[in-house]
Amino acid sequence: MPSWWNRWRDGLARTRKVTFGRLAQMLGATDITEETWETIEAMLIQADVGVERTLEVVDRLRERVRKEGITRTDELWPLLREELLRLLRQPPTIRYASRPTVILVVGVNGSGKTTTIAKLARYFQKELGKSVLLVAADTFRAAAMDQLKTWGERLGVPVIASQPGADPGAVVYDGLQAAQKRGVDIVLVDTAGRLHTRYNLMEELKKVRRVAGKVIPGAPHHVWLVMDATTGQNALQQAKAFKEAVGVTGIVLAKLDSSAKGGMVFAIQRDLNLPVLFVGLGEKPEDLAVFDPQAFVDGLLGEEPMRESASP
Ligand SMILES: Nc1nc2c(ncn2[C@@H]2O[C@H](COP(=O)(O)OP(=O)(O)O)[C@@H](O)[C@H]2O)c(=O)[nH]1
Ligand SMILES: [Mg+2]
Repeated sequence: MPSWWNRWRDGLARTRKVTFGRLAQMLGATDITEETWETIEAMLIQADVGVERTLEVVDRLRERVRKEGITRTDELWPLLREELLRLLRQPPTIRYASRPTVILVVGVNGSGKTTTIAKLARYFQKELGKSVLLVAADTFRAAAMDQLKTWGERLGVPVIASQPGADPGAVVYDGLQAAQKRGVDIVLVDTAGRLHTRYNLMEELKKVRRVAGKVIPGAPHHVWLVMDATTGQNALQQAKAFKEAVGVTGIVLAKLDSSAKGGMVFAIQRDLNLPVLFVGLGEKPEDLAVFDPQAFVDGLLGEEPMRESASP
């Protein structure tokens, strides 16, 4: 079994147990009745797929069952898999063409930014063979900078930091200059997730953005929003604010392993119109996966993968 598949299967164990796995049990091999539809509906809503999307899926399933003359619940399984996949977009190919490619990582406090940066640094180094530099622009909290430095030491990645309370713009300026001088491939910029007000936070992030563009024209090349999969509707509202203020280009969904629902992935596609690029499936640097709709849906439904190879 390929290791990427184990990562998804283990990471989604909780979601499968609480919601989708129960659906699997229910869809044994019996006749399809009205109750079957009600159960599918209830399960999908409970998994946070969203009422509207759930009704769409169930309508389409009913239609297909009628047309194809299906009568048994076990025959519904592949159809459900297909319908869930239809709700997900294939993630775009991420370009790392410029050197350095500057990636601004934003998100509310505790969403998993710093841990995600450690995971991404490892991924870029190990899987893509790229050199990485980290910039500690979350100067609001001393602990945040120490946390990034510790990850840098563990992963053997340089970290550019300053004093607590320093101007994050200045740190970014220094960091990007250092990256240019050293010929680094990828710069990951850790940012604050909380200031005295949300207004201040967004203004600070905008400034960091501007400074990056001054040092390196075109930077930041990507702005990734880290979202916590265990939080619901509130996180989607916050995401919209980040999207408007700093031009988010993609989502990293952290803590998918701790989520009992998993439907956040569907909600993000529907409400934010942003691609999910990576997911966090644990607290260790290797607990990151390139988002793969097939692996995700198979992980939710608990099926064995049919394919031989997949990313990452
Ligand atoms: N289970 C799990 N925990 C995570 C994941 N990502 C981050 N965390 C934990 O979430 C907490 C906050 O993470 P941190 O990176 O400090 O968030 P930040 O404030 O946004 O920088 C830490 O305890 C992390 O270990 C994940 O994918 N899975
Ligand atoms: Mg942090």
